[in-house]
Amino acid sequence: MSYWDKEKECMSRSDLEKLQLRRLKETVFRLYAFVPAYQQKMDEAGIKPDDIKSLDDLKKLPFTTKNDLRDNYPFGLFALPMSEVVRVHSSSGTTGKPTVVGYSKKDIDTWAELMARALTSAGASRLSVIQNAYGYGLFTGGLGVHYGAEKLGASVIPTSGGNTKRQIMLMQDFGTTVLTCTPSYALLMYEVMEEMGVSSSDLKLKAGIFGAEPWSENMRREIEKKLGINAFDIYGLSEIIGPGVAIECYCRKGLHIAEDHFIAEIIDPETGEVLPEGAFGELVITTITKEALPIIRYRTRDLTVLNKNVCECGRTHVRMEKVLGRSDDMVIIRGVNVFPSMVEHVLLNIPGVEPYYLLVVDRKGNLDQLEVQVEVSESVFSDEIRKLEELGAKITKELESALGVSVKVRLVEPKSIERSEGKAKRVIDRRNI
Ligand code: DLL
Repeated sequence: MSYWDKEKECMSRSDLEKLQLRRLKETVFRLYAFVPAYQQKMDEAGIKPDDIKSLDDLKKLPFTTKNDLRDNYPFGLFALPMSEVVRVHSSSGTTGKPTVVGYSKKDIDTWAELMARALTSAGASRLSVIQNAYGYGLFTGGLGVHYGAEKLGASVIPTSGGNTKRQIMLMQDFGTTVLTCTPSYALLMYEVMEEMGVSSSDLKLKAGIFGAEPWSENMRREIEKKLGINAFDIYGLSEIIGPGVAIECYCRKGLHIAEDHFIAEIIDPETGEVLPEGAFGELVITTITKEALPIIRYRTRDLTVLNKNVCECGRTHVRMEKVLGRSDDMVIIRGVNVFPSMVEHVLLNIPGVEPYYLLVVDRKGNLDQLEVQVEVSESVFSDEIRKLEELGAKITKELESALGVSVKVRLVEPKSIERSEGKAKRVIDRRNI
């Protein structure tokens, strides 16, 4: 069984659209019939399932937001009775009640297949030894990757996150060839490897499949250099299914969204208007094969660009650019939008800077202030004050010219910024406190 599924992944656009329309209609009918909250939303929007006659009609349907899931907490948006739900997960939200998502037996199979496809797209095979250091539990990362890797027939090492020294020992002893975790955890692994005196040449690692948080191209280069691997970006979110919604292929020119299961749109996050292909905006996703929790036009809050050109790899599925960031993580400093990934990209071009940073936003009087805390390398830190000052001035200049806003740079000691075994926290906003 091959998970390089050319029939589905290289389908012509017209066949793909026919398939999407058929599946969309089924999904909308089921939601209207079985989920009172959706019926109400559609009635309010003045639209009936029969009104969906073309893919273009999708835009008539109302959006779904995280609030809809919260308002119907925990299982109110499920389209199947709990007797048909075999698994629940929840999103990694830190405040309030989590958003809860459910899966039927078939949903779990679909997800495993999508993940097997995603791992294949990043070059993994049944010969791979996959160390899965995404957290197992309510978070979708661990079990999502796990089921896909097993379906692929690879050997899975389910380490989950944490216990980094043991991760490295196992990586050496078990001959791990593929590492799956967040990009920030991959960096921490390297740091611990250094402490343990383990170099990338002591490992068999060939590839990393990293996601669950935004990471810049320069971060990719940094990780690839440090671990001596190829790093692939994987995207997903629990509300839609989990990891495996989109993945890079070997061309690494965007992440293919599995369009036989999802329909992607880009909207203007302010007005909700659908934007043309190539425009930068908020990604909106509709599931068209999910059974337990079908979702129409979910506002992901993730900002990106779509490209429908056929990829060099042969896949026809639309590609999304690396996510620049979540609109929730965007800080607006005196009217200028700043994303942590933009700061990261600039910092990692500067020698002497370590890939650890934090944006601290505060308000002095009526003025917003952005402080960027930047970790410097051991050698730089022990240098003369004058050199540190020069480095600080250089970082300030480059950040200010890239972001278009004034920035206060604070150089901090090596290893003083908190490390992450999962999703890194990049922003502290003190303005609301
Ligand atoms: O993070 C699912 C996942 C697990 C994806 C493992 C990839 C790997 P949630 O916890 O629901 O699900 O968080 C979803 O994380 O809306 C994005 O803001 C962010 N995110 C996920 N993947 C990427 C990525 C999982 N590759 C939220 N680049 C999403 C940027 C990402 N952001």
